[in-house]
Amino acid sequence: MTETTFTPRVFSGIQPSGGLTLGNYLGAIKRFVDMQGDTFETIYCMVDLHAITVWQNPADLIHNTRELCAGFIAAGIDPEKSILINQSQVPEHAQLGWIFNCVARMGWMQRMTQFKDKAGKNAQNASLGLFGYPALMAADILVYHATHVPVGEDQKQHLELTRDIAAKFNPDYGVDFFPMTEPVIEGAATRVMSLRDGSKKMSKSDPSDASRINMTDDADAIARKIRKAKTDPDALPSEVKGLEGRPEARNLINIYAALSDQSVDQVLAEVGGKQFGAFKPMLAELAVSKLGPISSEMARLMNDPAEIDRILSRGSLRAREITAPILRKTYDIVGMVAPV
Ligand code: AQP
Repeated sequence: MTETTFTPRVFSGIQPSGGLTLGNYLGAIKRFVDMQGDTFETIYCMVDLHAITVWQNPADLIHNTRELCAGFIAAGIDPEKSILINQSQVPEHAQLGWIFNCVARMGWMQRMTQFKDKAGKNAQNASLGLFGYPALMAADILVYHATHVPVGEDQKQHLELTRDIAAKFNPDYGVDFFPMTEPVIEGAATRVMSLRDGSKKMSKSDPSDASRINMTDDADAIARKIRKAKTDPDALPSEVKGLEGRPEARNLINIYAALSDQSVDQVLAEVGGKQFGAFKPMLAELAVSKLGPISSEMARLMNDPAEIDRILSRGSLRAREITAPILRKTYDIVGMVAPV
């Protein structure tokens, strides 16, 4: 069989399950912006169907979806250059998701660490959707034949599952239809950690607000959270090796490097030898200077929610030009009778 060539296409998404965090910004959105350009077609999604795998208050879900869209645009995603959508407006995601529920194996799903983390000790009471989430995520990606997916480190296992699903579907049906998607996990902040616990991921659903920097935090809140961030008593090292066994120090350095578009080596060459008392104000100033303009632009965009809704509707029409034929072709491959 000759190998199919796929259009270079980027897809990624974020759940509107709360406000955006610095982790979402550095691990995902900032890199979505970097990939927008001439090399790839870019599609970015507010994955509202994923969000309801855990309880969401309906009014909050609508607000968070619009705010997420505002965050994308404020950070530099241009709705003319990229396709911006909320997942539920493009029904082919869920339709292909069902096909993939029938391709993915129980054993594969049971290995997903994010389900174990999120369901915790109460797995029997978790929703079926939370368990099946990675198959829908595979459909989100493959319904565009996306070739590249920029994500944070925590999504690596789900991207591997996406490849496993394509690698089973194609030979099962004797086709070369779905691409082997490449995860793009790059940069200094692929896993931003909690400010209160360097062993835990910074997360929008962490009960402690002090654990994260929200994209909507004002300058005072950012400075206060960084000042109170957990650290150790030692000075900062001049070389990366000196960060070993110091997760909180590593986290703050990674954040500084990602925000200033430098490597960790470059940052340590600049700040090595400083105490945290001197470094934290530098980090706070940098964070405020980078995040402040984004959060004020988000607030401005949120004054006109109708325009955000129009952007999402236009995005979904453009998206469906790609997804509808791919879904139809999938149905044909699987053996579903088409309308005449
Ligand atoms: N701490 C992080 N560091 C780097 N990247 C991160 N991402 C999330 N947190 C970090 C990346 O952001 C994208 C969207 O993630 P998501 O919101 O869909 O789901 P999540 O990974 O479960 O994020 P949260 O904040 O932890 O959400 P909740 O609390 O609702 O579960 C992904 O690319 C992710 O890697």
